[in-house]
Amino acid sequence: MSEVTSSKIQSTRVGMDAAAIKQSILEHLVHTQSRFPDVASESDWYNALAHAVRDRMLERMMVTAKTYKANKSRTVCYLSAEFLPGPHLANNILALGIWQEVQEAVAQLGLDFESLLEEEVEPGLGNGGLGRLAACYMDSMATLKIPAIGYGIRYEFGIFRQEIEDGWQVEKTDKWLSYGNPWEIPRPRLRFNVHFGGHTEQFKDIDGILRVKWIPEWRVIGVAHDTPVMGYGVKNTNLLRLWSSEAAESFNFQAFNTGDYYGAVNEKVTSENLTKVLYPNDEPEAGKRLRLEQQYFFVSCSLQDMVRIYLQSGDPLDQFHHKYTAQLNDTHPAIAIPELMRLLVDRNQMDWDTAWHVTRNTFAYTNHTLLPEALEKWPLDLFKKVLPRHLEIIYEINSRFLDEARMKIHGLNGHLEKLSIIEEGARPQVRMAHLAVVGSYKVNGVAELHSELLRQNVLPDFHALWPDKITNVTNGVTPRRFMLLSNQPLAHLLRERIGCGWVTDLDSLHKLEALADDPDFQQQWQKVKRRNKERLARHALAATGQKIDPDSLFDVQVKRVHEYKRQHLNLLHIITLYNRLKDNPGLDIPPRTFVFGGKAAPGYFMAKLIIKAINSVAEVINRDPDMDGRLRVVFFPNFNVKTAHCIYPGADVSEQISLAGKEASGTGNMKFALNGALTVGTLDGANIEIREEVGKENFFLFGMTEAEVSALQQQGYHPQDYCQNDPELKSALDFLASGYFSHGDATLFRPLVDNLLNGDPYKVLVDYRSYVDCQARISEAYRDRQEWTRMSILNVARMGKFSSDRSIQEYTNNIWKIASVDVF
Ligand code: 9GP
Repeated sequence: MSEVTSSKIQSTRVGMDAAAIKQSILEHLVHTQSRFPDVASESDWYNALAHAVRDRMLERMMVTAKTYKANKSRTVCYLSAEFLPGPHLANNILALGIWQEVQEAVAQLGLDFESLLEEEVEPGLGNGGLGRLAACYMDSMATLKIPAIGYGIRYEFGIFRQEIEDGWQVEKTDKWLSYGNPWEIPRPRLRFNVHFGGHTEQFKDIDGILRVKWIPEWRVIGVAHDTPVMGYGVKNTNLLRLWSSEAAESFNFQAFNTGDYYGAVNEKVTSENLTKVLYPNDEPEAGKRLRLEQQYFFVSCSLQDMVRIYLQSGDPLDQFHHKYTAQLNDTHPAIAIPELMRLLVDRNQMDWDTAWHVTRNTFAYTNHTLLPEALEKWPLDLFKKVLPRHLEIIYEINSRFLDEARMKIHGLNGHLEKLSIIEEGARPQVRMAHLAVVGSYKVNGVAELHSELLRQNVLPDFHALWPDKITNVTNGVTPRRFMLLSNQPLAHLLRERIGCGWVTDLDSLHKLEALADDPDFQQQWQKVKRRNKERLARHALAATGQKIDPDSLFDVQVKRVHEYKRQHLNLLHIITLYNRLKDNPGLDIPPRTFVFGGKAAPGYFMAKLIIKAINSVAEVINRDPDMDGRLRVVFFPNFNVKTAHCIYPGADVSEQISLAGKEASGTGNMKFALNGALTVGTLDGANIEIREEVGKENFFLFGMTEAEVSALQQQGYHPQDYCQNDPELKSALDFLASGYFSHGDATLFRPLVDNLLNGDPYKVLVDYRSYVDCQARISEAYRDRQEWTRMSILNVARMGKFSSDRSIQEYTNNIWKIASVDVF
């Protein structure tokens, strides 16, 4: 019977040829969308196509789950408060290997494939690099056949939609679920209680053992929503399981009957608020009670789910860590450590030592930041109100850990304070990074320099205690989305010349080296870049109304807007170029278009002022007839994965100009270089490794090293000296402050200029000269198109290291010790 059923499914729902796909689309149009072709909107067709594609994935997802279950496969649980997957449809079609077939089916239906793809609203469930990295890793784990579940939060509203009004960023609610989400499978019966507040009581169990009971004050319910994540060219289809919150009692009849209509739905509103919105903070800690509740909520659901799955195997819980390894993506899910202890000790009556052994061998922690303000800390009083039992568990973990440390660092009591999970002071706090380090079997940074700075500066006492614990896994990005999908002209050329092996073995891009000097290949390379620049220009026109010239050099900085990333350094260079061209109209420099994109945290005044400054400078430059054909500046609104698809391939120059020692890794730097842009960058984060790989002659380096930054900080930094000693810098700052770019308003950019002159925490003024001179070298280099193209080809050829497949392979071999599983 089941044979018959499955072969029937095979023929009607999962056929891979164009005819079967067309049939599926039509069936879904009728049976899922309830529309007939004559009246169907683009959105109906998109949904029908998405469901047709999804059918073909679900079958694989079930076979995968069955195989993993039968094999009792060790599984990675990737716990992350953010996932930024980007649009699913095109990526899934590629992974299934049915691009041509879908195109054909869609064409037969008289539809336009590109506009159907455009219909998709992407899930913006992350802020930037951290969430996007999680999505790249999900892609690579599936492709490398690693059993994995991504666990996170199904925010009802994702990262805000950025609009630019009068040059200012305006935040609009991201209602990504308004038109439904064909990619997720709701699991209303997969639900867990999550408790908060209240107090604890001690009691003796029937064996006379002293135990603790948590009497919580309120609870919400977490409901699972699954999104399949397919590996490229393999059957393995893993799972992204996101939790949304529901009220335990969504309607209070008692209240309703007494006329209290608001009271009747109060609990529903409060409970659902928990997963309402993603905190739009990239680096700084949000410091909000709701955020702590969100973190605990998703972590608790995820661990309860892991225990549920585990117990199905019949194995004893003290072997849990053999089945699972859980990766903590930053400190956001670090509360998982005391939660697993609670589940094991309080719920399953395991003794503390065994539970601690299991816990400490389950978790590994990735640190993604060096900024002290981004290392999460929670005030003890707040923590106690929200999670009283967890605080007790943390105290116990801390006390036992400090005993262990005391013995190891015999006599050095001062160190204990630095190691402690609890920070004493006027308002004591829980240090989540310390909790994560103590409760994990491995800790990793995300680029060589970052991991070294973690060992030396951020966690030196832990490093002294456990010299083997802190390791490095340099970030990577998926070549499927960021080359094959988003740069189809390049993928085409590569297929013709070196085949398609690079899609899953990025190192094979090395084959391009032999072609770097070939004039014919160079010409084709230039054509590819030109097409991508034309596409970018079309998008820029649609998004900003600005016309940009694909013949000019496209100099691009897209990323979150933050002072440490120094978009204002870029801006000072633009003003300098402008001044030079105004003073000397005959100056011969290649025409340039500066492209910016990125969101600022809504509460981050200086970052928002930087956006306003970019737009104000753009307005003046773009209006000035003297700059026509010479200089253009555009700010691309609402930078997200979708817009990224057309921005990276169109760039000639990639701006990676953070102050050395501040950017943990960066991943945009990788995406640009993979698409043939040349980097202008500091020795920061993964820039260092990119430069090592592509060769220093193919990378535009400027600025201080991290050691020089530290030395300058030690000796005392006086930004005004730099301003006084550099007339071009002084003039650029004066112009910005004078009101020239702000319709005569000399107060608007004063805070930005004052901040640079009186403190300049990210040393913009120190690196200015070196940056501007480096930019002049770029202009010179761009004149020689042949040499430029050669450098561009070599950049791509040598970027193999930065595939997320390599990163995942390193996690697999060095941290998780997990084997791949074939799914047939
Ligand atoms: O700032 C880092 C960025 O450098 C890195 O590439 C990314 C992924 O590892 O994480 C970012 N960190 C955060 O967003 C918050 O810690």
